[in-house]
Parts: sequence; structure tokens; C-alpha cells
Amino acid sequence: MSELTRRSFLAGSGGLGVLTLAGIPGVAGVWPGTGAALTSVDSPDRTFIRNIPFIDSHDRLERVYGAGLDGRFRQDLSLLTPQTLITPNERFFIRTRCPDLIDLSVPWTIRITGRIAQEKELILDNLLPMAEPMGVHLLECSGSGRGGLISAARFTGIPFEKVLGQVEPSDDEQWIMISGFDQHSDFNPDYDERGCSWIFTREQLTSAGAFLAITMNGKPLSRDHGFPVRLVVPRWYGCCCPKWVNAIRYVRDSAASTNHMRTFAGRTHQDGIPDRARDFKPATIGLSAMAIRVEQWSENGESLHRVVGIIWGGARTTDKLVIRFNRDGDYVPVEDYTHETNRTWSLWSHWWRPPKPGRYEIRLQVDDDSIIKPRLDRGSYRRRIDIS
Ligand SMILES: Nc1nc2c(c(=O)[nH]1)N[C@H]1C(S)=C(S)[C@@H](COP(=O)(O)O)O[C@H]1N2
Ligand SMILES: [Mo]
Repeated sequence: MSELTRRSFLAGSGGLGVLTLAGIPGVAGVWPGTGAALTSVDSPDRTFIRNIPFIDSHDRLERVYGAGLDGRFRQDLSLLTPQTLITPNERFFIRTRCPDLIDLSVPWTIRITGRIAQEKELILDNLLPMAEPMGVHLLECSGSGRGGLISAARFTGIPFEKVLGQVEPSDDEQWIMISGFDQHSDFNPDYDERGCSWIFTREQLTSAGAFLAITMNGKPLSRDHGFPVRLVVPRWYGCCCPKWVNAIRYVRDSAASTNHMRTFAGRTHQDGIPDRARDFKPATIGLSAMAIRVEQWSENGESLHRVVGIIWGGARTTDKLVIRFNRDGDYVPVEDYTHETNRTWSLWSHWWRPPKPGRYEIRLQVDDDSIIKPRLDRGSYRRRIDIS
């Protein structure tokens, strides 16, 4: 970064660091809705023994591996506690590492195109003073499943509405394609996931509260997380959140869907692979829940277990979370949780006495048919465990 960039960067985010620390609930300890009871055990007779690993855990957790488009960091969710629901930057998941052909030595610009009166090049430095605190948001890769491509951080950013305020689109171009830089020298032309571009309506971006993120947990984005600027569309899957944002294009209602959208059509629960962007449904994260660890405890010499998990996504909160320990078992209400937000995850926990040793499949559901939850309905996040 040039000295000027650095200064305006600090000017844009400097005051915010203070704000994030000052008395916002959750900063000092427990984020609202995290199942605060996890920090205490209701019976003094219970002693923690160990965590029992799931048999379906990913084997490459908590380390960066692979390069470019195949670069990943998967968070080990079994380590989540009420105090770590905001993921430290170095443990925030990565899906696609920083392209090696990116040039960060010149001021970053975002090209605005379309048939608008004047095409424009926005210089990021000039936008930075518009950055403001955006709160805590969760990102999930639609291909994550049980694989730890899910994390939450506190962001500052520029509300996308303010960026759009810089240009006057023509009436027949109300759709907006947002793209990130994606040139990797090891690019394989057969690789269909190259070029992260998603097409939104202005209304979708505005109502979701989309923003161009500038800092994560009070620090500039890391290179792998999209430095110097990435899009965050709260409650939409990560594939709709280009990193290294360098282009905004106004397109017509008849615009073709992008390669990237087509690649992610299945994972974002579209009907088939729509040819037109307008036929894509909003790629929002449906209400989701998953067990992240099973703890073994003892009480007066007897063994009992506590299942701990997360609930995230969805458009409204629920108190109807239920859990089942085998295909032929019944769902029972999850004992201990408060679901207070859809913007980030909350922890839940549930005491469990397995009736006999053996393999169990732990599945969550929400007992409310009015809630959209495609992944819970199809059992995407069920976990298996052997109890000896
Ligand atoms: N330019 C660009 N942006 C991108 C991608 C990409 O390949 N290139 N991957 C997307 C996908 S699929 C996800 S899940 C998120 C992941 O963001 P993260 O790596 O910061 O966690 O970035 C999105 N933004
Ligand atoms: Mo993703």
C-alpha cells in the first residue's frame, strides 16, 4: 500500500476500532444467543472426561493447504466456545487463495460499466472514509457441509447502497453484476469455477444490507480473504461474495447467468441451472444446524454425553430446534439454546444418555414447516459417531 493509501485506509477505519470495543454486547465475553449455559454445568457432580471425535470429520482442519483456486483453510468447529464465536482472522475459513497475478502495488480501483452515461473508475482510497461498522456476520461456503468452510467475523465496510449512489444507471439496466479479480497463473481453462461474479437486483443488495468489506475484526482483510476489498451479502452463501472486487457492471433483465452462478446453482438450491440471472432465486442460507462435538462426562461413576452444536442461517429465529439420535428414533427438543440472530451462529447443547454402545447418527431439524431449511430437510449436516 502506498503511504497515502495507508493513511486514508486508517482514516476510514481508525475510529471504528474503538467502537468495536466499546460496550457492544458480546465483545467482553458471550455473544448474545450463544447458549451461555455452556460455560457452567448445572450439576456439580458432573465431570468432563473427553471429546469423542465424529467418524465423518474432515481430515484437513486448521491449516492452509493448496494454492490458488484450490487453496483452503477449514475451521475445526469442534473447538467453538461461547468466547470464540467470532473467528480470529488467521482461523477464518479460506476458499480460494489470493490469485498470484494480482497487483497490489497500484491504487485499487473498481470499474463501473454498463450503458450508463459515463463509465467510471472508482478509486478505493476515495471510498474508504465511507466505511462504517457492519457488525458480526457469518460466511458459509455452499460447498462446506461438515468441512469447516464456515466462520464469523466483525466487519467494517461501505454499504453497497452508497457505492451505487455514485452512478445513475439507465432504466433498462437494473441488474448488477459484481466481480472479483481471478487471474491465477496456474489457471486451467477447463476449470469451470474461475471468475467469481454474481448478478443481483439492487433491491436484493439493499434489503440484504450488502457492503464492501474493508476490515475484519479490526484489521485490514488478509490477502486470502480479499484484500483490499470484498463483497459481503449478509445471509447469502459465500459464493455470492466476490473477493478482490474490481468490477461492477449494470446489466439488463435478460442477462445470462455467469459461469460462476451456474457452477453454484445446485449448491444454492436453484431449480436446475437457469440460463438467465433473473431466474436465480436469492442464494440465501436456509436455516441450518449441526452438531460440532460430543463430550463425554461422568456423573457418580456413570457416563453421560453432551452434544454441542451450532444453529445459523435462516430469515427469522426459531425456538423449535429438535434433535434425533438415529434414523428410527424420535426428534426431541434441543434442551439448551437461545436463537437470537440469523446473522451469525449460536451455540446449543443437549445432554444425552446413549441407550447402548454403537454407531449413532445425530441429525437436527426445526419443527416448523413455515421455515425454509432445504439442508435440514435433506440431512446435509448429519454427523455420525461411535459410542463405545
Ligand atoms: N474473486 C473470488 N472471490 C471469491 C471466490 C473466488 O474463487 N474468487 N470464491 C467465493 C466463494 S465460493 C466463497 S465460499 C467465499 C469464501 O470467502 P473466504 O475465503 O474469505 O472465506 O469467497 C467467494 N469469493
Ligand atoms: Mo463457496
